[in-house]
Amino acid sequence: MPWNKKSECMPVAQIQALQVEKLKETVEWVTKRVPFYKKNFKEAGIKAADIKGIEDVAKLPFTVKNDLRDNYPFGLCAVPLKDVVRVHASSGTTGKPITGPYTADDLDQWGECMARNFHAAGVRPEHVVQNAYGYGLFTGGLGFHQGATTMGCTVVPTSSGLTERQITILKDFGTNVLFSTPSYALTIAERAEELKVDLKKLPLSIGIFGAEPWTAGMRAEIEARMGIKAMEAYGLTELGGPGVGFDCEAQSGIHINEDYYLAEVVDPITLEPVPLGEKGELIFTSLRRRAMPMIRYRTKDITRLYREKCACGRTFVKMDKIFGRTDDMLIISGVNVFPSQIESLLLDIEEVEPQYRMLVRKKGYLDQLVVQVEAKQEVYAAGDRKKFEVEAKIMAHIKGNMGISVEVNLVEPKFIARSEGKALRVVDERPKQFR
Ligand code: DLL
Repeated sequence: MPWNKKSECMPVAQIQALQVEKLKETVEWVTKRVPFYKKNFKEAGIKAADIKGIEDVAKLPFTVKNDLRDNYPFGLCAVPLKDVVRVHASSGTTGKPITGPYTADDLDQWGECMARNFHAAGVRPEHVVQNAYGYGLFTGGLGFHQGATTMGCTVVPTSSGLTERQITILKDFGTNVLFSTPSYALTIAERAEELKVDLKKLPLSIGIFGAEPWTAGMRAEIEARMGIKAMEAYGLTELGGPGVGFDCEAQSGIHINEDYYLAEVVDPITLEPVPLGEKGELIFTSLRRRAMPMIRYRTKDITRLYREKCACGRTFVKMDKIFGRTDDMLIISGVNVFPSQIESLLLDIEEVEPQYRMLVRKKGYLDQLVVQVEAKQEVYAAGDRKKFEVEAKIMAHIKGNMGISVEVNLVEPKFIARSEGKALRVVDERPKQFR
């Protein structure tokens, strides 16, 4: 059911009562079936029957990415493989991949969570949707496919890449909705401009973007260049992929599918829960998944949770845009720096394109940040003097807002490799022992 008003607009007390019930069931389910959880719960001295209220979730031990790696590929699976109908995986940047198995019922749940996402974004069954997330082990392709099929849309499974073909299909099929990463949407918009295809004149009116951090400035840029509403999808392989959270027409925060996922925010150092409204590391517990439920999974994503009356009527808790990941945080001159902060400052500068990357280097004992950003064609053509002037302007803007000195290099248009999936924003050039 794409718009599940009964579930999505439940009074908060009722949602939490449901969460407690489902949390107990999940804890019981994994205690009986997964030795890793049985041992962890025993050591923590907690069992399903001890969970009486929503705050009791904090008594459960955390699960981290390494636990998934140590139990690769199916050690955390709570059902026999014969009951698993699909396995996705995420490679991450280092080490072994982590797996995401699904039962048939898990897949149905996924379809429902995604369909809610689409409905909230304005997608309707009569829409033609073009899915430019990568198909394969990545959860983006098949997850969006599943949801759009559940909803009854006309699905065009282009997968990512072959940008000119994406544009031809946008035109020829009269695509109404585009699914992709925000950075790939920008790549498509740019190529369309080069090909003199005005996306604003096409039936395309909605984009659903996620899988990587993107700022409000980037959203405005994509909306203006494509003539669409740019909506959000959030999720991660460990929790079953996209479908964990989504934004609605109010575009004022990401609603968490609270009847499927229990969200918490903790201080990433002390691991103590922080009050609603405060930033910290996002933690999720799945409440209904059966093949590989997750208990208090540490996402490493930094955001805050808050409850407010939403214009759309949904009562689900909201989270802010992901500010960054604890493992993407750089410390420059003693200041914590997230790539998203640099992105939003670059988007204030009219002489540059929203195409950038950050190089982290070692200068003596200090970390040094070099920001490479593409000049607009006419700025680049104006020569070195203009280049130095814009570089100085950006350096001053960053210094004035963040208090850090960075080196800014204005580079020629197209210098930075275009993204077809998750953009690579940070290149760490420090010797291994300093990372
Ligand atoms: O990226 C699932 C997904 C696919 C989400 C398509 C949305 C759309 P992973 O590859 O496991 O799964 O990466 C998960 O990506 O922990 C965040 O750091 C980041 N991420 C996902 N969605 C968003 C978002 C998919 N909307 C990791 N904003 C997460 C910011 C996001 N970061």
